[in-house]
Amino acid sequence: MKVSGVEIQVVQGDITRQEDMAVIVNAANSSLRGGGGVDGAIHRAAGPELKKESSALAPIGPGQAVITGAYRLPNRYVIHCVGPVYGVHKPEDELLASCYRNALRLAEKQQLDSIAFPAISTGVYGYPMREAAQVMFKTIIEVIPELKHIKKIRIVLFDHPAYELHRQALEACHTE
Ligand code: AR6
Repeated sequence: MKVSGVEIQVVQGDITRQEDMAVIVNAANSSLRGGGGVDGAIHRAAGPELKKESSALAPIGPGQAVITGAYRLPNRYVIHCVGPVYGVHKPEDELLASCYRNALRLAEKQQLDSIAFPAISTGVYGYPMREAAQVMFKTIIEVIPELKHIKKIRIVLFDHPAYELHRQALEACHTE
């Protein structure tokens, strides 16, 4: 789907294998020292240098984002976002929206042309995926008019049900 010249893609895959994206986004925790899920996969693929750089920028709170190098990953940068823990950090929809908004603005500031996101907060942090997808697409579509450099935004879902849910959520935004 294209919004004001920016392509939004929904794909099934692994966030660490997005070779054609300038930056990938990590669903981190406030310590920025790695963890499970997306965070574990990104740190394993990037190598130990990533933790050195990211942990020096910690702590960051829910909704915030920082940028580091990508080391052994095939991308130029990693943006680390901390999503809200569902039911704990409130208002969770605003905090989740801040993750997407802050990540897009950081990438734009670096003049990057492409960014790949996982579904932040929808794993260990327990955010219901359908609600999270609505917040994600609404925020992305709101921020797009600010963007001059970013031309491609890719959402990478790990499994088929998550992919289908996001594909439908994006279509619903389009027809609204
Ligand atoms: N590529 C794309 N998506 C993935 C991948 C992958 N390689 N691996 C998992 N997912 P989570 P959170 C999906 O738990 O909820 C960590 O321990 C997964 O199916 O990674 O923001 C951190 O250190 C889910 O839909 O992130 C934090 O402590 C989504 O990515 C905490 O978990 C996000 O799941 C952050 O929790």
